[in-house]
Amino acid sequence: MRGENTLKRALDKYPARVYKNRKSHMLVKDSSCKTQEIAANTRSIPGIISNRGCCFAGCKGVVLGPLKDVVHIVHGPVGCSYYTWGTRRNKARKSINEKNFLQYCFSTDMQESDIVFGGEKKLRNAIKEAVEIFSPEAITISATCPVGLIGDDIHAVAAEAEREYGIKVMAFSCEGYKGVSQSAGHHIANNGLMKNVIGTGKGKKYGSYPINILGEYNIGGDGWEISRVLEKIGYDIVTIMTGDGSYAELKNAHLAGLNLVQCHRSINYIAEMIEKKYGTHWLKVNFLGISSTIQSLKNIALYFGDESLISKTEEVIQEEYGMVKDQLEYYKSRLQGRTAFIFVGGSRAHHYQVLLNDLGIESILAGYEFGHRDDYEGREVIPDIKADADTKNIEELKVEKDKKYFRVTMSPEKLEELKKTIPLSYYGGMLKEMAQGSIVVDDLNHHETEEFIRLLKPDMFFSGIKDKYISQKMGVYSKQLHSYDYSGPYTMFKGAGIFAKDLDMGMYTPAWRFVTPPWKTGPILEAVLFGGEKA
Ligand code: CFM
Ligand code: HCA
Repeated sequence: MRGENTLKRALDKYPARVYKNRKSHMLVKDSSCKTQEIAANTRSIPGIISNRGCCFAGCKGVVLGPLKDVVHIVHGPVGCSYYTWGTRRNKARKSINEKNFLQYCFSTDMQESDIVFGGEKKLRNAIKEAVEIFSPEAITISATCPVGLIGDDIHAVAAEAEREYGIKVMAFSCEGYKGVSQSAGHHIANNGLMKNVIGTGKGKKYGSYPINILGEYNIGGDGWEISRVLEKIGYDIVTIMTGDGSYAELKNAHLAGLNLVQCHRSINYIAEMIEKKYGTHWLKVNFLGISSTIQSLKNIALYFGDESLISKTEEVIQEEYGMVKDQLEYYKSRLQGRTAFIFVGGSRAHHYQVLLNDLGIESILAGYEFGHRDDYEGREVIPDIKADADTKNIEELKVEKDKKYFRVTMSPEKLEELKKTIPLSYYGGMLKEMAQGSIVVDDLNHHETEEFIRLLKPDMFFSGIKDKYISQKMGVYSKQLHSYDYSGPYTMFKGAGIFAKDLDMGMYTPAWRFVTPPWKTGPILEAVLFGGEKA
């Protein structure tokens, strides 16, 4: 059933032009996947119900939001502020002397009169109020759509406030219309942090193996579990960018000996810039899934190359895996042979396939909301990516070697040698690891979700809040991989056990006996659910 024919059937209700466009965003994995090209990182077709978030959501909600000791002011209507506040379940806890403002939602609450007469005054007052009540060391200002439309100069207000209060005040022109969450929003946020925060700290005393974890957002406590295991091995975590992260720690990111990159989609360009500016190499890791976790831990130890670190790593792997091995085998015996659709923002649609595979579940359809071609096909295609990619609103930062902090940590020969064994400065993309015949869909939309579910009838669907209930109402178990439906952590060994238990509960819940999928019913229910179209 899977193959080109499935794609055609899923798309056959589209007008010709839409068909052509959407078809270019899909492919069926075949044996020559190296030559398969997928259209990605382009704007969605207006009118199609896409699952993507906006630039503001990516900047404020995803990247800046988790920085706990920063007051994040949203300059805009209260709705934008509310919907980027805590919805991703990025958790944070403060240690002694640290501040944590994540439980607050700061908004200028723009009204019609501000749109007519300008909102800068309101923004100035909001900053003043925040400084007086909370005395933060840093403030971010994120622009929502009306700010750009009416031309409020948030950068001038930020500069003025910085002088007046003697703290860091950073403005981000991340108006929602500037693009999608990832490609525009993350990039604007990350560029701002690169320009204003990273490298400004004086550091503290770190142990022998100081590392940063880049592209980890502590959803459901994922970052905490990663940190626990890495610290047990002996690593010192300088900063996590940005889950449970802080302004205070991020300032010192330039002092780490290695950057681990978990979500490469959101951060690969920052890892590259840090390498260029400070000489810190970056290593692709994946702490989702047992096999990938073990490989990642071994690779980090190999990078530092210290025998005692390598043997300690083996010891911790045995210990941590030992704690969940039986549990995982039990759940695998109950989940084995099932099929899944997995459609999430960026790297997760790839990373979670490893974990599903560990449990005997095959991902028969996968895709990204905001992935770029390299996330599908590997970093080797970056030079071939056409200029039509959606990058026009993003500042291209140029960095140079930092005179004070640039360090050479190994010879170029040794680095090249290491690159042959561990993924330094490299990720291979999702496609290579998928089974023959799997379907890959970029920017999957609501219509296609329904059609593919009807055609392929997966046992489970992994996605987000906007599409979760399409699948559930069709009688297919769904799980949010953005917020984890209030569960987690899912990283490392312990997290894999929690994920397996959650899937087992989801699959075996008696509720499914009360739902009849539309393909098992007659035309009446079809008509109610799908406006008369028969599958
Ligand atoms: Fe990276 Fe993310 Fe993701 Fe992402 Fe996201 Fe997210 Fe995601 Mo939602 S940074 S690409 S833009 S792992 S917010 S923490 S869950 S879509 S797959
Ligand atoms: C975003 C944020 C989001 C949305 C989640 C969802 C997140 O895309 O801007 O659709 O369920 O993880 O919060 O990806």
